[in-house]
Amino acid sequence: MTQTADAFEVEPFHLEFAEAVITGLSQAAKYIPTKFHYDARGSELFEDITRLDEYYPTRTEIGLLTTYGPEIAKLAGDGCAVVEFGSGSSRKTHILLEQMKSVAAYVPIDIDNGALKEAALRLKEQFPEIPLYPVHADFNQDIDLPDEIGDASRLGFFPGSTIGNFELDAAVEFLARAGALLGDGSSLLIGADLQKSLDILILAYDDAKGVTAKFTLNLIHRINRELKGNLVVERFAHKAIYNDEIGRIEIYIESLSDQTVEILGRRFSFSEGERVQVEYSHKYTIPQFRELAAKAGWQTGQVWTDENDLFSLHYLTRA
Ligand code: AVJ
Repeated sequence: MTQTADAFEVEPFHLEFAEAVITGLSQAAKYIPTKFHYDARGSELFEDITRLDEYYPTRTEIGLLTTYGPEIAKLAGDGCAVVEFGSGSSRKTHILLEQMKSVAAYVPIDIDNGALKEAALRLKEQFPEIPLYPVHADFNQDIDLPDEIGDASRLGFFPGSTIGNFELDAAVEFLARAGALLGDGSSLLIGADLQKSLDILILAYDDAKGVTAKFTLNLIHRINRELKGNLVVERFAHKAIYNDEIGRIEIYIESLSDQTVEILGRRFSFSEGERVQVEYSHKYTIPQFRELAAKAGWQTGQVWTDENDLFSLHYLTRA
């Protein structure tokens, strides 16, 4: 894409979003890439999701980190640099860092600078002795690690089953890129949500209080705010379905009527019931996830799961 900020008359900061929305809504099958959920409001709403009764992944993974933290710390060894992809509030990192005796550095990477700054403040307070090097970046793009971490061995941390947002090829690509970034001799502690019964899954992505719906529809507010959109949020709905064949939750914004909207002076039409794909959340069995990791050049080793087999935490290594 070679359009300039000028061509859209949009702030340079909003250009990437502008290009993505205009491209995505111009397709026969409309879509908006998931990462654009995470502006300040979206990051806040995602934090609210993690506290819902229906949303089991966060508390289950926190349980795993708490129970198996000492084992993880032993595997990682002393003196490693922890690099987290999509750190958000860094709530889980606190649990991990508490269990590790000496950490050379913590490098949180996040697309939302506000979340990054807030998390850094809390971390500094709780772990004043750990050097902190926040990186404000999109982990889908090429990143450089701060020079300051030197040659400390690296432990990547990618919790939350955020890997589930990627389609299979993109997940392998991400894991391979993370491997290249972290380097030989590194490890990766990564959360992967497990396949499970439909009712649990659907409720987790369509909660009674409608917080997940707000998270999805925040994209509409963001389009209106940043891209001079005139969408009426009440004319759209959050829709979560489970694709049994692929084993993933699919989230859409569904148009509730035939309608035409304007975004950056361009018109986009929706028919009643038409869907804009905004998120995938892939669910894996343990063997499926191991296969994926192996394809990306990681050796699979330890895996921890909870007693209800809701969530898995994998420890991968790279020779
Ligand atoms: C942050 C990608 C792990 O897929 O469960 C939660 C995002 N979206 N509810 C997930 C999400 C709607 C979440 N991840």
